[in-house]
Amino acid sequence: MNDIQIERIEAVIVDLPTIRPHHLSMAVMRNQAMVIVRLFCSDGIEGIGEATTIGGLSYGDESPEGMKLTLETYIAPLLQGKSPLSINALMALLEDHIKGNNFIKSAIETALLDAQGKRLGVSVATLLGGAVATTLPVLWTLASGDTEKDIQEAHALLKNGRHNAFKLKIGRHDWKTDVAHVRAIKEAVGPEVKVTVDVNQAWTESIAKQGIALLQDAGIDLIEQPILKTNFDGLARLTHYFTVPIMADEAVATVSDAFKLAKLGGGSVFALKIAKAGGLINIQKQAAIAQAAGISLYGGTMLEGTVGTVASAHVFSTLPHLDWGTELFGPLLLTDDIVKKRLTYQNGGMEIPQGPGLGIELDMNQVEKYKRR
Ligand code: MUC
Ligand code: MG
Repeated sequence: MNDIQIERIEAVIVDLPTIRPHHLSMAVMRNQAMVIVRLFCSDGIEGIGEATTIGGLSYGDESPEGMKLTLETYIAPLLQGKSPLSINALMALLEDHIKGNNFIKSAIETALLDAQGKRLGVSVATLLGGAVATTLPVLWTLASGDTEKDIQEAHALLKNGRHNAFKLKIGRHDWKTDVAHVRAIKEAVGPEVKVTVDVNQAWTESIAKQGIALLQDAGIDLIEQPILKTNFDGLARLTHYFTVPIMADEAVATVSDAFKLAKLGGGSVFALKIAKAGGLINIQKQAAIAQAAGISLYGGTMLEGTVGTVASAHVFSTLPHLDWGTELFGPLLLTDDIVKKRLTYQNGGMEIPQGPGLGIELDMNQVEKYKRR
């Protein structure tokens, strides 16, 4: 085993349309661009990973085109010829030579874990210490851009049982209009249905104080990233001020962000995302910090397709205290898929594939069909 080498690494950009426009404070998504990474080893094993962001460069600081370029120009030459067996050694090597670029690093680590799992005949969750769950709760995000459409969507999903909790995206409009939108949806779904609100940094701290007070009165269960991601002190002030839990999302990107926020009390919940953290192993480090600080956890998404979603699910399944469940609905927002067997979502949750590695297989005809040329 010791003489196995990484032979080559490839990246393709796959563009898939969304089922409807998805309105966030910083962008409206009509399709999703996913960087799919394939890592080929000399023992014939291939690992896959995904690097995905939201709305080009409007959400994160890596673009799909930039990630492909970074992989081909800087990452692949560093890893070619190396043994794929010590993922920790390879990720440390990347850290030494390439600063930042966490989204594409996460895709590489995913591909290494997938290959290693296939090699050893165990799942990625097993490599990470073992799963404590085989299914994960998954909420749905209502973000059609229209209050009535959102209410219809919520009712249909509650009726067919696919989801029993919702997240609302606001921050595109005047804050009072946004609060009225949230109130209308909360009233329509009723007090028993969990509703969270993601402001995606759109409010100043003073508007946040007024807006969150009204959202708290309306019975909203959780407020996500109300203010600028760099305003850690402000997030701490809001967390102390309100009873409704405040969740850090964009603010808690890296392991050191988690440490700083935990120290300040910035957020009573952390939204974990493999892309922000630079991989699955860093998610477990962030979770350890949260556990020590008494901060709750939520399994976040960068609206990845099935590959990134399953990678996230494997690491989230190893966390015993995922108090706020997950939002791993990314594949459901897309009109089609690039894997041979699509994921099963039912009864408010998703089933985690159980085969070796990620437990999924790319459908190369589909990759070819949607690949950017
Ligand atoms: C975000 O900021 O949480 C997650 C779900 C969704 O609709 O958007 C993302 C991004
Ligand atoms: Mg968010």
